[in-house]
Amino acid sequence: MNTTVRRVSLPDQKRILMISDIHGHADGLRAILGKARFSKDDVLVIVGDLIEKGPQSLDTVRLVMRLCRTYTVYPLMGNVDLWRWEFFTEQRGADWPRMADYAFNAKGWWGSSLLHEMCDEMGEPLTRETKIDELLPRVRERFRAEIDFLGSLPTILDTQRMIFVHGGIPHERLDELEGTDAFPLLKFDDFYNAGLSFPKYVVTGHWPTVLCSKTYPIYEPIIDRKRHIICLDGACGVKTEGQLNLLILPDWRSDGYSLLTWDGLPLITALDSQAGSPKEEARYIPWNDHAVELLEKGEEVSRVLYHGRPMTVPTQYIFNHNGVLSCIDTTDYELPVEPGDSLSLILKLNYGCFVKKNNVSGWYFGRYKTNEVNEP
Ligand SMILES: [Mn+2]
Repeated sequence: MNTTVRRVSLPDQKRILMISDIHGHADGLRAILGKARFSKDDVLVIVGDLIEKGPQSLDTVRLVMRLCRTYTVYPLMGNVDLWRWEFFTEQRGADWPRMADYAFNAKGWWGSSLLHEMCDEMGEPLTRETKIDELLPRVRERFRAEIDFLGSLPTILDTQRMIFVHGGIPHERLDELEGTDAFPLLKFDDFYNAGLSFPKYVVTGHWPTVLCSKTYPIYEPIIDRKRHIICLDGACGVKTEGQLNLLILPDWRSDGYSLLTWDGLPLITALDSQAGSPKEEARYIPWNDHAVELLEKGEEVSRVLYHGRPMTVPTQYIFNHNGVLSCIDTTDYELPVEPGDSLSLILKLNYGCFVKKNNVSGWYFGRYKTNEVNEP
């Protein structure tokens, strides 16, 4: 698919809400828009990747389609949206076995896939025996509106002060990018660390901001006011502890902003205080640099060596990655906690609780009580 640019002039004195990488979390999108009191007076920009890696891909597509009919919404294409659209419309030679593998892996990891949801709705649940090439014409017929909607999503949204694109752009000359292959702009990995800077703000998703954490893991958006780059992806769906980030500007000219988040994790209330460890001395193991050496294996937690540093990690987070012992998405950071603090619970062990507070994950070793009613 070729790069398309949608050019719009954002209205004055309206809030600009931006979000990315919803990844099949329709309930999360509903919850966060509800928290924001999203209305017809606002503008919402959705910076790609509506589907997969979550339980409600079909519902998410339909929700966004409905929002577009009622509100001022600018949805953009993500690499996953494009990949799926290409599959359904048989672009570049659709690879059915690969698609089926993806769908079954997704079902295992995230409980669902877009294809599973479509097949369920058709009353023909997807199995390993399903002949996908025979099924596909019926899927295409039945879900024509949803598939066409995915295919209609533009690559880039250009506005007065901000350019929105799922992955990133190599430069700001959009008329040169228009008509070129969209895929490199949708799957521009680690755009933030590509060393680029821009006259307008470039607002992206795709690459979880937590992967840019140097010491302790932060899930909130990155806002770089020197290089004019904003990264929104809170790793919703990709990580258990991931979250949706909804960044809100009071007006498109505004430098100030507010942030709303949603992670769907259960909440606990801390009963003890914990000083916390120094942030700059903490270490985070991201998925893209995760080789460890095992020092001592325990039932619940193990000691590993990560880049020469001994760390205590949950044993269940250790796995074999193509023959390399690896550990993923953990940290030795200890959060500062006060009694009464509300914490998102990621993993509960006798050793301690791996939790998230204020968009940062880390350990809490104190006592807590489980909330009876979680935040919607
Ligand atoms: Mn993506």
